[in-house]
Amino acid sequence: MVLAAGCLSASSPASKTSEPAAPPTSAAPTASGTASSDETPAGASVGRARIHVLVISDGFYPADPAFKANLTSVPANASVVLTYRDQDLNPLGKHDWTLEGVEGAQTPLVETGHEATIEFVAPLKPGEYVYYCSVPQHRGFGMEGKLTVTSPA
Ligand SMILES: [Cu+2]
Repeated sequence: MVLAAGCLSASSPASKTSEPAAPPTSAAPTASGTASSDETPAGASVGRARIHVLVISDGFYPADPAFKANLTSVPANASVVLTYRDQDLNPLGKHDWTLEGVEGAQTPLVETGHEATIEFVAPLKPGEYVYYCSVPQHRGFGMEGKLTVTSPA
């Protein structure tokens, strides 16, 4: 598991919009022996796609809370920069965004009218993952959704 811990501090997303977006040219599964996998922490992140996701919750908690996302799927192992924006019409609405079972994929609590940005590495295993608000009872009121992790292209 190459899950990148850290990056949990909601550091403001540096406005670096100059991504080379180089396609992963060396994606071939080279089974060339047992090269020491210890010395490629940098190389591992070079070819990694970087995906920006915006999730908002609006409506009025608890009557009608709902997550809405501009993206519903991300590639496996992508670096996901996720912004969660709390637009709850209930001024007391405090929520977070938590991706079940994925290390580091949880925002801090966000008050109405605010947002938080986190970065995490998408799971290696494609499939459907569930996200939700981890505040007690909120998930039961409908604050959950699905994020699909797709096979790397
Ligand atoms: Cu909530």
